[in-house]
Amino acid sequence: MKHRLAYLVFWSVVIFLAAGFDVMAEVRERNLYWAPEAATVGAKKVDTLLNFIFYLTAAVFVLTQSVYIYYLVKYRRRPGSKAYYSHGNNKLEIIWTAIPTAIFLGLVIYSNRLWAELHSPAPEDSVRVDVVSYQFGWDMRYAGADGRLGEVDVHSYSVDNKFGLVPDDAAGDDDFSSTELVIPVNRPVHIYLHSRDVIHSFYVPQFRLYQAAVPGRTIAWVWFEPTRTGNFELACSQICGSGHYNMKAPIRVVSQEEFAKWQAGKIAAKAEEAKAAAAARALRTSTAASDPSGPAPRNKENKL
Ligand SMILES: [Cu+2]
Repeated sequence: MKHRLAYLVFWSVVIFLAAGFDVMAEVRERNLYWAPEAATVGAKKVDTLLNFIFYLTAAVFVLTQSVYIYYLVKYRRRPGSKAYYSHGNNKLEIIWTAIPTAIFLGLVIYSNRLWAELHSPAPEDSVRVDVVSYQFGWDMRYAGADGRLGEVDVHSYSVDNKFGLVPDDAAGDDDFSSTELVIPVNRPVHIYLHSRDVIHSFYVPQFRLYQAAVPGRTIAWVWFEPTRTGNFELACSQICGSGHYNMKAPIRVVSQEEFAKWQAGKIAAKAEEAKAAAAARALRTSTAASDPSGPAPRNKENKL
Protein backbone atom coordinates (compact mmCIF):
# COMPACT_ATOMS: atom_id res chain seq x y z
CA MET A 1 0.00 0.00 0.00
CA LYS A 2 2.79 2.37 1.00
CA HIS A 3 4.67 1.61 -2.25
CA ARG A 4 1.58 2.24 -4.28
CA LEU A 5 1.14 5.70 -2.79
CA ALA A 6 4.79 6.52 -3.42
CA TYR A 7 4.39 5.46 -7.02
CA LEU A 8 1.31 7.58 -7.42
CA VAL A 9 3.01 10.68 -5.99
CA PHE A 10 6.16 10.11 -8.09
CA TRP A 11 4.33 9.77 -11.39
CA SER A 12 1.96 12.62 -10.61
CA VAL A 13 4.96 14.91 -10.08
CA VAL A 14 6.63 13.68 -13.30
CA ILE A 15 3.47 14.17 -15.37
CA PHE A 16 2.80 17.55 -13.79
CA LEU A 17 6.34 18.77 -14.55
CA ALA A 18 6.33 17.36 -18.09
CA ALA A 19 2.98 18.95 -18.86
CA GLY A 20 4.06 22.24 -17.31
CA PHE A 21 7.31 22.45 -19.27
CA ASP A 22 5.50 21.49 -22.42
CA VAL A 23 3.13 24.41 -22.02
CA MET A 24 5.98 26.84 -21.34
CA ALA A 25 8.20 25.61 -24.18
CA GLU A 26 8.45 27.61 -27.36
CA VAL A 27 6.09 26.31 -30.02
CA ARG A 28 8.03 24.66 -32.81
CA GLU A 29 6.07 23.21 -35.66
CA ARG A 30 9.05 21.72 -37.47
CA ASN A 31 12.28 20.06 -36.38
CA LEU A 32 10.72 19.16 -33.09
CA TYR A 33 13.46 16.67 -32.25
CA TRP A 34 16.34 18.35 -34.05
CA ALA A 35 18.20 21.64 -34.06
CA PRO A 36 16.42 24.56 -35.77
CA GLU A 37 17.12 24.99 -39.47
CA ALA A 38 20.70 26.17 -40.21
CA ALA A 39 20.64 29.59 -41.89
CA THR A 40 24.30 30.51 -42.49
CA VAL A 41 27.19 28.98 -44.44
CA GLY A 42 29.05 28.25 -41.19
CA ALA A 43 25.96 26.76 -39.52
CA LYS A 44 25.64 24.24 -42.34
CA LYS A 45 29.27 23.20 -41.89
CA VAL A 46 28.74 22.82 -38.13
CA ASP A 47 25.69 20.68 -38.85
CA THR A 48 27.64 18.43 -41.23
CA LEU A 49 30.08 17.65 -38.43
CA LEU A 50 27.30 17.31 -35.85
CA ASN A 51 25.28 14.94 -38.05
CA PHE A 52 28.34 12.86 -38.90
CA ILE A 53 29.15 12.40 -35.21
CA PHE A 54 25.51 11.66 -34.40
CA TYR A 55 25.04 8.99 -37.09
CA LEU A 56 28.43 7.45 -36.39
CA THR A 57 27.76 7.10 -32.66
CA ALA A 58 24.21 5.88 -33.36
CA ALA A 59 25.56 3.17 -35.69
CA VAL A 60 28.26 2.14 -33.21
CA PHE A 61 25.67 2.03 -30.42
CA VAL A 62 23.28 -0.19 -32.37
CA LEU A 63 26.09 -2.46 -33.56
CA THR A 64 27.73 -2.98 -30.15
CA GLN A 65 24.42 -3.39 -28.32
CA SER A 66 23.15 -5.94 -30.88
CA VAL A 67 26.31 -8.02 -30.54
CA TYR A 68 26.08 -7.73 -26.76
CA ILE A 69 22.41 -8.81 -26.64
CA TYR A 70 23.01 -11.61 -29.16
CA TYR A 71 25.76 -13.20 -27.07
CA LEU A 72 23.88 -12.53 -23.86
CA VAL A 73 21.05 -14.72 -25.15
CA LYS A 74 23.22 -17.25 -26.96
CA TYR A 75 25.45 -18.07 -23.98
CA ARG A 76 22.82 -17.72 -21.28
CA ARG A 77 22.95 -20.13 -18.37
CA ARG A 78 21.52 -23.46 -19.34
CA PRO A 79 21.53 -26.79 -17.54
CA GLY A 80 24.51 -28.85 -18.58
CA SER A 81 26.56 -26.10 -20.29
CA LYS A 82 29.92 -25.32 -18.68
CA ALA A 83 31.39 -21.84 -18.27
CA TYR A 84 34.48 -21.05 -20.34
CA TYR A 85 37.09 -18.61 -19.10
CA SER A 86 38.69 -16.40 -21.77
CA HIS A 87 41.97 -14.49 -21.33
CA GLY A 88 41.06 -12.18 -24.21
CA ASN A 89 42.58 -11.71 -27.63
CA ASN A 90 45.44 -9.26 -28.13
CA LYS A 91 44.92 -8.95 -31.87
CA LEU A 92 41.25 -8.09 -31.45
CA GLU A 93 42.04 -5.61 -28.67
CA ILE A 94 44.54 -3.80 -30.86
CA ILE A 95 42.03 -3.60 -33.71
CA TRP A 96 39.16 -2.26 -31.64
CA THR A 97 41.43 0.29 -29.99
CA ALA A 98 43.07 1.40 -33.23
CA ILE A 99 39.80 2.01 -35.14
CA PRO A 100 38.24 4.45 -32.60
CA THR A 101 41.63 6.16 -32.18
CA ALA A 102 41.82 6.78 -35.92
CA ILE A 103 38.21 8.04 -36.00
CA PHE A 104 38.78 10.38 -33.05
CA LEU A 105 42.00 11.74 -34.54
CA GLY A 106 40.18 12.39 -37.81
CA LEU A 107 37.38 14.20 -35.95
CA VAL A 108 39.87 16.29 -33.96
CA ILE A 109 41.72 17.39 -37.10
CA TYR A 110 38.53 18.06 -39.05
CA SER A 111 36.75 19.99 -36.27
CA ASN A 112 39.89 21.97 -35.46
CA ARG A 113 40.13 23.08 -39.07
CA LEU A 114 36.44 24.00 -39.11
CA TRP A 115 36.87 26.02 -35.90
CA ALA A 116 39.85 27.86 -37.41
CA GLU A 117 37.85 28.54 -40.56
CA LEU A 118 34.87 29.95 -38.63
CA HIS A 119 37.23 32.16 -36.60
CA SER A 120 39.26 33.36 -39.59
CA PRO A 121 39.36 37.13 -40.23
CA ALA A 122 36.14 38.50 -41.74
CA PRO A 123 36.19 39.13 -45.51
CA GLU A 124 36.93 42.70 -46.63
CA ASP A 125 33.52 43.20 -48.27
CA SER A 126 31.61 42.35 -45.06
CA VAL A 127 28.74 44.48 -43.84
CA ARG A 128 30.04 45.80 -40.53
CA VAL A 129 27.70 46.24 -37.59
CA ASP A 130 28.54 47.41 -34.10
CA VAL A 131 26.27 45.47 -31.74
CA VAL A 132 26.04 46.91 -28.23
CA SER A 133 24.34 44.95 -25.49
CA TYR A 134 23.02 46.46 -22.27
CA GLN A 135 20.62 45.70 -19.44
CA PHE A 136 18.23 44.87 -21.13
CA GLY A 137 18.42 45.27 -24.88
CA TRP A 138 20.50 45.69 -28.00
CA ASP A 139 21.65 48.69 -30.07
CA MET A 140 23.08 48.31 -33.57
CA ARG A 141 25.25 50.88 -35.35
CA TYR A 142 26.00 50.94 -39.07
CA ALA A 143 28.46 53.00 -41.09
CA GLY A 144 27.00 56.13 -42.71
CA ALA A 145 27.62 57.55 -46.19
CA ASP A 146 31.42 57.34 -45.77
CA GLY A 147 31.18 53.55 -45.41
CA ARG A 148 33.26 53.67 -42.23
CA LEU A 149 32.25 52.91 -38.67
CA GLY A 150 33.46 55.55 -36.22
CA GLU A 151 36.09 54.51 -33.70
CA VAL A 152 34.89 53.32 -30.29
CA ASP A 153 36.46 53.74 -26.88
CA VAL A 154 34.94 51.41 -24.31
CA HIS A 155 35.52 54.06 -21.60
CA SER A 156 33.29 56.56 -23.39
CA TYR A 157 29.91 54.92 -22.83
CA SER A 158 27.41 57.34 -21.33
CA VAL A 159 23.72 58.22 -21.54
CA ASP A 160 24.46 60.57 -24.45
CA ASN A 161 27.05 58.32 -26.08
CA LYS A 162 25.49 54.88 -26.13
CA PHE A 163 27.97 53.54 -28.67
CA GLY A 164 31.05 54.92 -26.90
CA LEU A 165 32.10 56.90 -29.98
CA VAL A 166 35.39 58.76 -29.89
CA PRO A 167 34.51 62.48 -30.39
CA ASP A 168 37.63 63.21 -32.48
CA ASP A 169 36.76 60.60 -35.08
CA ALA A 170 34.62 62.25 -37.76
CA ALA A 171 33.86 58.83 -39.31
CA GLY A 172 31.33 58.30 -36.52
CA ASP A 173 29.35 61.49 -37.18
CA ASP A 174 27.21 59.96 -39.91
CA ASP A 175 26.85 56.47 -38.40
CA PHE A 176 23.22 55.50 -37.96
CA SER A 177 21.66 53.26 -35.34
CA SER A 178 18.88 50.71 -35.28
CA THR A 179 17.13 48.57 -32.70
CA GLU A 180 16.78 45.66 -35.13
CA LEU A 181 19.62 43.83 -36.83
CA VAL A 182 18.95 44.16 -40.54
CA ILE A 183 21.42 42.24 -42.73
CA PRO A 184 21.64 41.21 -46.38
CA VAL A 185 21.47 37.58 -47.53
CA ASN A 186 24.50 35.93 -49.20
CA ARG A 187 26.93 38.56 -47.95
CA PRO A 188 29.33 38.22 -45.04
CA VAL A 189 28.27 40.16 -41.96
CA HIS A 190 30.95 41.23 -39.49
CA ILE A 191 29.78 41.89 -35.93
CA TYR A 192 31.72 44.07 -33.49
CA LEU A 193 30.38 42.97 -30.15
CA HIS A 194 30.28 45.27 -27.12
CA SER A 195 28.64 45.46 -23.73
CA ARG A 196 27.86 48.63 -21.80
CA ASP A 197 27.41 47.00 -18.40
CA VAL A 198 27.63 43.28 -17.62
CA ILE A 199 28.35 40.10 -19.58
CA HIS A 200 25.67 39.37 -22.19
CA SER A 201 25.63 36.88 -24.99
CA PHE A 202 24.95 37.11 -28.72
CA TYR A 203 23.04 33.94 -29.49
CA VAL A 204 21.26 32.92 -32.68
CA PRO A 205 20.43 29.19 -32.78
CA GLN A 206 19.82 29.19 -36.56
CA PHE A 207 23.31 30.68 -37.07
CA ARG A 208 24.86 28.13 -34.66
CA LEU A 209 26.48 31.12 -33.04
CA TYR A 210 27.05 31.92 -29.40
CA GLN A 211 29.45 34.58 -28.23
CA ALA A 212 29.65 36.39 -24.91
CA ALA A 213 29.80 40.20 -24.99
CA VAL A 214 32.24 41.30 -22.30
CA PRO A 215 32.25 44.84 -20.87
CA GLY A 216 35.48 46.72 -21.63
CA ARG A 217 36.25 44.59 -24.68
CA THR A 218 35.64 44.74 -28.40
CA ILE A 219 34.98 41.26 -29.74
CA ALA A 220 35.75 41.46 -33.43
CA TRP A 221 35.93 37.88 -34.68
CA VAL A 222 32.22 37.14 -35.11
CA TRP A 223 31.20 36.96 -38.77
CA PHE A 224 28.78 34.83 -40.75
CA GLU A 225 27.03 34.68 -44.10
CA PRO A 226 23.24 34.24 -44.06
CA THR A 227 21.96 31.80 -46.69
CA ARG A 228 18.27 32.64 -46.62
CA THR A 229 16.04 35.62 -45.99
CA GLY A 230 13.68 35.61 -43.05
CA ASN A 231 13.08 36.74 -39.49
CA PHE A 232 15.15 35.49 -36.60
CA GLU A 233 15.63 36.56 -33.02
CA LEU A 234 18.72 37.78 -31.27
CA ALA A 235 18.32 36.64 -27.68
CA CYS A 236 20.72 37.24 -24.81
CA SER A 237 21.86 33.88 -23.56
CA GLN A 238 23.71 34.95 -20.43
CA ILE A 239 21.66 35.49 -17.29
CA CYS A 240 22.35 39.19 -16.87
CA GLY A 241 19.72 40.44 -14.44
CA SER A 242 16.01 40.74 -13.74
CA GLY A 243 15.10 41.70 -17.33
CA HIS A 244 17.21 39.01 -18.98
CA TYR A 245 14.15 37.02 -20.06
CA ASN A 246 13.08 39.90 -22.26
CA MET A 247 16.48 40.91 -23.70
CA LYS A 248 15.98 40.34 -27.38
CA ALA A 249 16.04 42.09 -30.73
CA PRO A 250 14.62 41.17 -34.11
CA ILE A 251 16.99 40.00 -36.85
CA ARG A 252 15.80 40.56 -40.41
CA VAL A 253 17.75 38.89 -43.20
CA VAL A 254 16.66 40.65 -46.40
CA SER A 255 17.65 40.62 -50.07
CA GLN A 256 20.68 42.73 -51.00
CA GLU A 257 18.44 45.23 -52.87
CA GLU A 258 16.14 45.58 -49.91
CA PHE A 259 19.14 46.08 -47.60
CA ALA A 260 20.58 48.80 -49.87
CA LYS A 261 17.19 50.56 -49.82
CA TRP A 262 16.89 50.34 -46.02
CA GLN A 263 20.47 51.58 -45.61
CA ALA A 264 19.92 54.53 -48.00
CA GLY A 265 16.75 55.49 -46.11
CA LYS A 266 18.58 55.40 -42.76
CA ILE A 267 21.52 57.44 -44.12
CA ALA A 268 19.12 60.07 -45.52
CA ALA A 269 17.21 60.25 -42.23
CA LYS A 270 20.49 60.70 -40.35
CA ALA A 271 21.58 63.53 -42.69
CA GLU A 272 18.21 65.19 -42.20
CA GLU A 273 18.59 64.89 -38.43
CA ALA A 274 22.09 66.41 -38.53
CA LYS A 275 20.81 69.31 -40.66
CA ALA A 276 17.97 70.00 -38.23
CA ALA A 277 20.36 69.88 -35.27
CA ALA A 278 22.75 72.32 -37.01
CA ALA A 279 19.87 74.68 -37.80
CA ALA A 280 18.66 74.59 -34.20
CA ARG A 281 22.20 75.33 -33.02
CA ALA A 282 22.53 78.27 -35.39
CA LEU A 283 19.19 79.65 -34.28
CA ARG A 284 20.17 79.38 -30.64
CA THR A 285 23.45 81.21 -31.25
CA SER A 286 21.82 84.01 -33.25
CA THR A 287 18.99 84.64 -30.77
CA ALA A 288 21.49 84.65 -27.91
CA ALA A 289 23.71 87.14 -29.73
CA SER A 290 20.83 89.55 -30.58
CA ASP A 291 19.24 89.37 -27.15
CA PRO A 292 21.67 90.18 -24.34
CA SER A 293 19.21 89.02 -21.67
CA GLY A 294 18.89 85.58 -23.32
CA PRO A 295 20.89 82.52 -22.38
CA ALA A 296 24.67 82.91 -22.45
CA PRO A 297 26.21 81.82 -25.78
CA ARG A 298 27.89 78.47 -25.67
CA ASN A 299 30.72 79.02 -28.16
CA LYS A 300 34.26 79.20 -26.91
CA GLU A 301 34.98 82.80 -28.05
CA ASN A 302 32.39 84.23 -25.65
CA LYS A 303 33.51 82.25 -22.67
CA LEU A 304 34.52 84.36 -19.70
CU1 LIG B 1 21.83 40.02 -21.31
